[in-house]
Amino acid sequence: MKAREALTMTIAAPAVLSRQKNFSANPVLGSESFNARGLHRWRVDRAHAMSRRRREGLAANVDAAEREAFERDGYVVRENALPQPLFEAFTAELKEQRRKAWEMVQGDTATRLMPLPVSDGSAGAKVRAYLRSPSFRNLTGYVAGRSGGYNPVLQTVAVQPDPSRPDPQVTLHADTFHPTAKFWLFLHDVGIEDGPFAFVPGSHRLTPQRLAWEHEQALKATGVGNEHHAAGSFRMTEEELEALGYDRPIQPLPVKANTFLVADTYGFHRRTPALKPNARVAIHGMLRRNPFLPWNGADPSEIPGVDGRLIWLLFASRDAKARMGKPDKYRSVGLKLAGDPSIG
Ligand SMILES: O=C(O)CCC(=O)C(=O)O
Ligand SMILES: [Fe+2]
Repeated sequence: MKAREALTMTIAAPAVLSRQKNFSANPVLGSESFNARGLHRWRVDRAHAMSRRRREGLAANVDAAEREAFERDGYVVRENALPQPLFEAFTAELKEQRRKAWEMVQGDTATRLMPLPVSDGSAGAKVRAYLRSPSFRNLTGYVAGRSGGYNPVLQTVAVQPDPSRPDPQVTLHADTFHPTAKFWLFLHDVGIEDGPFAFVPGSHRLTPQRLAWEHEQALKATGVGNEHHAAGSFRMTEEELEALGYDRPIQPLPVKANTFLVADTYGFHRRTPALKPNARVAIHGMLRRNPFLPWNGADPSEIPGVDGRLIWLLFASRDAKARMGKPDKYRSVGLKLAGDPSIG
């Protein structure tokens, strides 16, 4: 190995024990020879073993029926999640208030994010706090395999259907190589035609066949010509599921308004394609931390004063990049209503 190459690899090496998943962005994670010797397989196996241990530490604080549902399916559905008066106050606020919004366009779909206020007494701030209260926090931490802070934001999935430009999120996939949580609190009924979240029940479990499959995928991660695959979010087909030991079909999850759904998106999932112009509005959050560290909680993003403001900083830096001619995948679209189905 030449000196320069050795230096590059040394700088890239700490990623092995982090949550980084991108094969093409890191020469160690993407190294064919390391992966042939089992680097990716080791990371998957280790991260899942650590998550199992941390979940044991969190189990006592999670409702037994929800824990059972999670172990069986890989997701939990909680209906009537917000107290009715708060739900009504918040949805009324949303109908009138235009908010600062950023959109990421993928195919015929835009994912629009609108951060919620932290402490201005609005229904939005109250909802944000409610979704971080112990019963949501404990459940989300358990599903993620590691508890910690998260920042619920308004998320609209705006679709203007065009079969020639498919949304990559409608392809079955796993988000990353280790347990991780995403949640949605849906603010209106989501029928099948509105493009509900869909999950392969049981596919959050690391079967021996899945581990072998992970190893094979890592060997060809950067070679299959799919940028999402190369970025460490492996794509999957329905036909292959059974060979990995997953014997239940993809389950679309239509929901009633005010339903909280949290899933371990290591399990295979997708967004069902919407069949008409549509705006699917939810409060969305994710919890994804370093899977190799043994402890729960103790999350620096939760330091008071930092908490809740990081996202505004993140979007400000994206705007600054855009002004310098280097647009990020999320673009400012000014003030918008959450329920607006238009893109841009
Ligand atoms: O919006 C959805 O229903 C799922 C999209 C997805 O795959 C994700 O957010 O990881
Ligand atoms: Fe996903």
